[in-house]
Amino acid sequence: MGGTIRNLLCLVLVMGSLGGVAYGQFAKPDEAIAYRKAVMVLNAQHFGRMGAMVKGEKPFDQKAFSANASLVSTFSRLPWEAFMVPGSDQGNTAMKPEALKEKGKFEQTAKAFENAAAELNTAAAAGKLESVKDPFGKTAQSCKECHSQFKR
Ligand code: ASC
Repeated sequence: MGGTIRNLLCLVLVMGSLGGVAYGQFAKPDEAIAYRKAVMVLNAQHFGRMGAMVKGEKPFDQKAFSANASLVSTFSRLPWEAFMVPGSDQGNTAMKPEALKEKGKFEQTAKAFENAAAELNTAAAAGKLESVKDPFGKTAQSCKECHSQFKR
């Protein structure tokens, strides 16, 4: 009996700590802001490298393009909870309060980015410049969609 209670307590503790990881809890709004800014810096950098190839400013290099597409797809799937932390719409951030108020809408635009980035990654792994143009455009559109609604 004592063992059962100990096991239950143990389970509760383990679930609790996993929850902390799974839900990406941030101790302070500033930490969430710093985290999502870091992700956006990386996104802009690696998305921009693909953009230069799509626009013809740089020669198309399938391997490099694919590496960038893979990174952006990974970044798109990092926990979005950093955008949902109460109070993180204030201070040194470009995020509009609407992101917190319209959670469903925010999640919808975030998901559209995830899906587009995954599609771009698939196309890039096998593709030529022509085959990445459409999914690249779709991903860029998903960036814009979210920024126009939720970025100051
Ligand atoms: C970028 C970047 C964005 C998006 C957006 C795409 O490289 O910094 O915010 O692409 O311009 O439409």
